[in-house]
Amino acid sequence: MATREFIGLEGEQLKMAGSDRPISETPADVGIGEARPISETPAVVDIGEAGKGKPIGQEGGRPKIAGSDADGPIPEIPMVDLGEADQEKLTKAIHLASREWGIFQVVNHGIPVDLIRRLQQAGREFFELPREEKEAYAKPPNYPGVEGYGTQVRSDLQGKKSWVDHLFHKIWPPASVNYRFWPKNPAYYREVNEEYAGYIRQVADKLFRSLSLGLGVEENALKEALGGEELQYNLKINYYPQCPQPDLMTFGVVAHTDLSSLTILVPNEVPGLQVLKDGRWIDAEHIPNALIIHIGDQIEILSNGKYRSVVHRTTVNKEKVRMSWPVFLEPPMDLMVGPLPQLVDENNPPKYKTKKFQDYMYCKLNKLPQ
Ligand SMILES: O=C(O)CCC(=O)C(=O)O
Ligand SMILES: [Fe+2]
Repeated sequence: MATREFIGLEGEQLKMAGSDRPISETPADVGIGEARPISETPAVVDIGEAGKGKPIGQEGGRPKIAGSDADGPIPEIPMVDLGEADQEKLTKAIHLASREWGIFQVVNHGIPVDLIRRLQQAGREFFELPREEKEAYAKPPNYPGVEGYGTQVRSDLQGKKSWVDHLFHKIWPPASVNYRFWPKNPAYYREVNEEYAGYIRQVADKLFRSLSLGLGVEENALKEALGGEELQYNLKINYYPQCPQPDLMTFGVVAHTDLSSLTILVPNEVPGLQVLKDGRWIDAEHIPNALIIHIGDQIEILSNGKYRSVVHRTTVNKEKVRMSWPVFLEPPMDLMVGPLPQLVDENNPPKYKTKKFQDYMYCKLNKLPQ
């Protein structure tokens, strides 16, 4: 049997229910520790239709949050040209997107289009294998961590159905990689994923540099605070099969923020990712060959709330298989993470506790206060 506990570590529900408050200021009943899906956070934010999640193509108008100022033109997730040679311009674009949205798409990222195509092909071939073959990679019952194959299709999460299979394994640093969880079929899976790890590290370095400069701190500050070369690169493949009867309670992954510092995601061409922005769910447009960058909880914490961890979810599709390849950039488990000391003084007190990443993760996954 494949494991069923996780939608995916990162796919575990949400923090702030669309509120702008940092974690530590969030009232007890919506705190990140509480981690209830959006539509189950009573009284705090009436999200109305927004929590129900209509399948793509079946939306009768945009969902709105009651009482929010959600009218007006539909904004688009910002796009950033990572090939921009002027560092100041790049810093500004990434800073604004991370502050206002917590998510952006990047083009000119330097990863060859053909490598992305082969990464996707290898993942698709694995998920198209018979279930027994995939279950050979299931997370062993007492294995620490989240690596392995798992399924949530037809399972029920607090009244909501999730409709996704996944595979988790680390791709970097080499000391953390356990090839037991890397598919042997197709045979080129390993080569492609190793090559991808090399490129994704360069993208991550560029992003951390601009994010640091945007905060007015030294360019290596964020990466160093996340463990430097010990930073963990956790690849997940999400496979959302066609859902024959999508209903209002069925999601690929329910609303949540990522535990990671940053998430760098490659989608296939089937839309489904939605992000919560000023009380509305906004569809991520498919931009061929772009990467989608999510700001995760650890960057929100390090930046003392200047950058925001984005609330997002995925819908399911009746006709097409959707897939995505997020890489979660996470600090080592025993690293202490808290607001950067450079950003804190008597006028700017810390808004978050400083704690070990593993303790943060434990509280979030077990819905305990942070
Ligand atoms: O499939 C996607 O686009 C997003 C998946 C996701 O949010 C997650 O796995 O944490
Ligand atoms: Fe996520």
